[in-house]
Amino acid sequence: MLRAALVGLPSAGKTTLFQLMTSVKETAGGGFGKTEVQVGIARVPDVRLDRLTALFNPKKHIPATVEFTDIVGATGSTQSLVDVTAYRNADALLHVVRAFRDPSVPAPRETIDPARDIQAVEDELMLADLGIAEKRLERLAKDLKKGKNAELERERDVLTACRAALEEGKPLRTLSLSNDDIKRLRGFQFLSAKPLLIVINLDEADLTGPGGSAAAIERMALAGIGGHTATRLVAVCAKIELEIAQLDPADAKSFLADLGLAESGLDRVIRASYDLLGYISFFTVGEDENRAWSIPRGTNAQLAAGEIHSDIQRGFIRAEVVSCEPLLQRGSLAACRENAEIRLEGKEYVVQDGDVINFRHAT
Ligand SMILES: Nc1nc2c(ncn2[C@@H]2O[C@H](COP(=O)(O)OP(=O)(O)OP(=O)(O)O)[C@@H](O)[C@H]2O)c(=O)[nH]1
Ligand SMILES: [Mg+2]
Repeated sequence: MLRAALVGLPSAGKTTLFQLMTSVKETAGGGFGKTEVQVGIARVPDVRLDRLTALFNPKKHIPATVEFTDIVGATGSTQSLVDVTAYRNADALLHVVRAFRDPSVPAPRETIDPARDIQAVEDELMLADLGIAEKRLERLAKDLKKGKNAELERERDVLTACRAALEEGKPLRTLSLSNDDIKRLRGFQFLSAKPLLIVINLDEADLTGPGGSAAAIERMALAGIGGHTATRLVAVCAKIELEIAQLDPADAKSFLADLGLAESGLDRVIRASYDLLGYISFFTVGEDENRAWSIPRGTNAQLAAGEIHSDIQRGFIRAEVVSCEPLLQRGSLAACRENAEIRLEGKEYVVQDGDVINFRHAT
């Protein structure tokens, strides 16, 4: 399960967006003072799966999902970032930034300044990481005095590089590290190393004003941020999303069209979280069930089979693969077969986004 945790300053709209994006909520203690952790599941919108479902008309239709965590009563301080395990356990962080003006909702820093708030939270993430890196380096220095140890020395060197980056104000996600070093650091769960999705919670007026949300992002001098390593930026307007959520789907569609939007901002946030994590979807289809499965990009066919069941991975013989585009165009697997569009692939085949797969396996 892919996990993303919401961070941000108070009254940015985290809980509002969380509630709009997710269902199946459960609340658990967060392990820090009075904080509570709310967990919810969001379905990843995917038109390909919708179209496959229209084609096969299966009994069940199961989309890919992302789990979001909202921390109730977190202050956004360095200490809470260090202490709330939900942040550490997340695969990605989603920073909700206040850009809506509404004077009836007090802003924690009086003025509305998204660029400043983005940097402020980034600083908190880096400060939290710096504390952890320094503590570990002190410990390592003590241990290395007792005797040489190549692995501990390597760990010290990597952490020293991390500390230097953090002191220069560079988040750890910008470092290019070897896979071995990434493994060495994994246990620390550094927050500034996690992929970051910045969600700008726009004012209603920004969506409908000249140039729409893109112009608003430009005015806030945020346009470049989405290009940073492992960072994306999307804009939503929680207030409008709330209104859309109360409409039935057909009305919602025409409402979006009136605003000049193709899809709801929430869909874009969920989708962007999924892409940011480096995940792709393959599909299984049939009369009973059409389903999207999540795998990291670059996964081979045998490992992908294990996503469905360990028995299928173990007994893997081969994969029958067709991309969903030709399948959707031809309208049936039989037609694809006649046109030699179904390929037989072995264990090492690297599964592609949008592949429709039938695994042949020994039982
Ligand atoms: N006008 C306007 N109000 C909004 C928008 N988004 C959220 N709000 C309001 O702002 C207030 C704070 O929103 P929350 O979603 O609770 O913010 P939060 O980030 O979870 O805040 P904390 O949990 O206190 O850190 C609520 O009253 C929301 O209704 C928006 O886009 N426009
Ligand atoms: Mg909240």
